[in-house]
Amino acid sequence: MNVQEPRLHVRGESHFIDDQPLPENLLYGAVFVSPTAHGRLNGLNLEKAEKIPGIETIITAPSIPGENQIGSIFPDEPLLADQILHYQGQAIALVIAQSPEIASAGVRAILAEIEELEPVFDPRQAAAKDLLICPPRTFAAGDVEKSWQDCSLIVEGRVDTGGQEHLYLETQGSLALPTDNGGLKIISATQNPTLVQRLTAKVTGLSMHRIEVEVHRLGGAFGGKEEQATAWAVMAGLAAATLKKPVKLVLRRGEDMRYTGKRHPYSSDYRLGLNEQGRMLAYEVTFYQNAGATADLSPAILERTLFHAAGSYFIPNLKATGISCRTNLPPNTAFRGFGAPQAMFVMEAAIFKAAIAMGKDPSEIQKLNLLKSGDYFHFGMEVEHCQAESCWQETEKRFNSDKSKQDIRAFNREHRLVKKGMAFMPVCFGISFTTIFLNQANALVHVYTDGSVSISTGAVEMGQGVNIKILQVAAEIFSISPERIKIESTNTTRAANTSPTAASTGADLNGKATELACRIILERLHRTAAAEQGHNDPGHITIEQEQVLDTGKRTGLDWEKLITIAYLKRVSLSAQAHYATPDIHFDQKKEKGRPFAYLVYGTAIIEVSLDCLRGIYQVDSVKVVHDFGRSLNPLIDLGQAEGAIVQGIGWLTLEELIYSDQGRLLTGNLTNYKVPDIYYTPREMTIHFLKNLNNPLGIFNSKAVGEPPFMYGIAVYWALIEAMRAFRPDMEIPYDAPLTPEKVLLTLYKEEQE
Ligand code: LUZ
Ligand code: MOS
Repeated sequence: MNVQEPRLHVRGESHFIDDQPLPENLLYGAVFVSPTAHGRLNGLNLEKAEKIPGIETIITAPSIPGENQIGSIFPDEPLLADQILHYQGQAIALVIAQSPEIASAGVRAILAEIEELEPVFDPRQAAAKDLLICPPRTFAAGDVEKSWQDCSLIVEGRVDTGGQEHLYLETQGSLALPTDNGGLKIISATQNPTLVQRLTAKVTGLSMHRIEVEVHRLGGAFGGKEEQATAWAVMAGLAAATLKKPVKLVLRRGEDMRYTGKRHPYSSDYRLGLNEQGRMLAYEVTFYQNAGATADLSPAILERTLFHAAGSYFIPNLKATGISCRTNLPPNTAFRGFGAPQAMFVMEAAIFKAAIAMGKDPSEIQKLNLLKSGDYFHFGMEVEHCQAESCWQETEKRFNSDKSKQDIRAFNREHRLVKKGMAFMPVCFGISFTTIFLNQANALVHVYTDGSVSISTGAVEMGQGVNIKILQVAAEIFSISPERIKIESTNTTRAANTSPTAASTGADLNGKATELACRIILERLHRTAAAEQGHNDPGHITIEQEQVLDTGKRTGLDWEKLITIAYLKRVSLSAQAHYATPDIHFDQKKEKGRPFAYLVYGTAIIEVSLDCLRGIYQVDSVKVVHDFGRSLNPLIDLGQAEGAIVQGIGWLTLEELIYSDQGRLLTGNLTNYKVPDIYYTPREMTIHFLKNLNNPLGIFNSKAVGEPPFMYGIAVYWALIEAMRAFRPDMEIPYDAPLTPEKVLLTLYKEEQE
């Protein structure tokens, strides 16, 4: 197994933006941002700042040569604020100086004259004022209105989920170098090099071919660099183009936390109707998405919310409405799960409430309503190769969940101040960008004359192991040692018009493009070998473990010799290929279609222990049966699943974003924003790989793994609620994540309201 990336990481040898060798004459950028959540910028006094020795220039909106615009879905986001300030942390001026310290001093010396305007932070208030990012959308199936009368139980309520800081280890940053043709080379920590290229072109007025964007690897991203790495790269590029000198711009942790968007908080209303057995007949839900100040990716995220409104369940009558609400917070953005976790949490809340009303265990309702092959998703796609029930059953059986339930009941009878709880969480997650045109990728493969192989794709390595997976693909197709293969940096001059590495599709899309490009070269090599064998029948040639075989027999030719012959015969040893996911489509007028190449399924059980005196808790175990397809790399996939689950648990428990009533982030550093650490990780985590069928739309029959396991974390919330109810059966159940220890304590000891 080739372990290029991990080897570099554990030795501290891998290069991130901050490890780039520094060019001569390097200048540093710092950003002056809006101190107010909503205001009118009436004047900017730069005089004091400009007098500081070592300040090279200060760039503001009027000095932008091209368009002052970096919105990608909608053009509603200026790079530098011109008149209206929409959130605390919005960039107003870019200070370029000879050192980072001087740049920061320059930022501190800028004076802004601001007229305060009324801010809005609550999505429901924004909706009431008609402050919407885009018109609401509704996905519907069956007839919800007519179905209520058939229900024996109807529950309804409001559900809230909080935001989440990405907390990638490497903060946002970029290094821009002017080139001798009047262009730029931008080294950026982005999931989306083509977007950086396109928007730098727009802002500087240069054409895209003058801008080369290079990405080595990211120190984590989780969606936070799909869209929001762009601004900082464009700023560095703009300054470098203006001054004709290299410029570096890296955010400090506190700046990153305050200036950039996060997972969207949602506030939702639902109504769920069931029959006597607990079968869900009708579900109506409205999602108020807190988009923050600009569109960013919010409409796409809301769309995925609507796709996943029913979670892993079949509900024949469903109506889901999504409202993207414009508020005066930093623009919220992509984050692992991309709107689906918010939808699934509401569904689980509704099931939980119904279960209590019916005196049932929630898992009974969950299990009864699982999707089956032959069902239809509410957006019109047929459910095929469904693994929802097989994962659930395997989870019950393998982890003996009935016994766990009994053990927990026994424990709770015997203990007064410590209580345990458990909950199930089934996941069904659609794989493909829901924006259909993004489902394409390309790869460029070179074989050098010594037999070594170089591969460039649009995939960005961010710790998820996409480079190793692509390398495995090439090693398998050529049947050569992985040591011969190198995955190159991601660069817009080698892979053009790329989609972001996102939506869990990086390995599928770029792996498939790599497979196609390798097959083009392999075909040429087969023909070369056939000619060499004197029969011109390439169909008889195979390469196995670097040996060239003819009708299964050794030829004396090996990989290196064959490459040399091909070169001398003037056969091309390079190929480029393009892959586009077949047979996916969606009609936004009808809100129906087949948006996903396939779905990923699984079931988790989470068990917790709660200290009812202190409100603190621990996760005792996470047990999962997950459908990885035929995993390309089980170790990497396991790491993805474990990391995602812990991140999901963090979202629902510890991680709480608190803002002042003026919209200032009060949890803007790591002493007051708490993420799971090693002591908080589950005591036991067992992830079983479901034995699986072929998945031809995944690379080598594997399944995408980046996002789906995140949502197993949702079980932690209901496990905690179960433990709390064991302590205080009459408590008022909060449907409001995160369930911090503080909230647990306040809920357990809340006085009766008379
Ligand atoms: N990004 C995107 C995503 O642009 N479209 C998507 O559907 C998506 N899904 C998950 C994560 N990122
Ligand atoms: Mo994304 S949330 O960058 O897959």
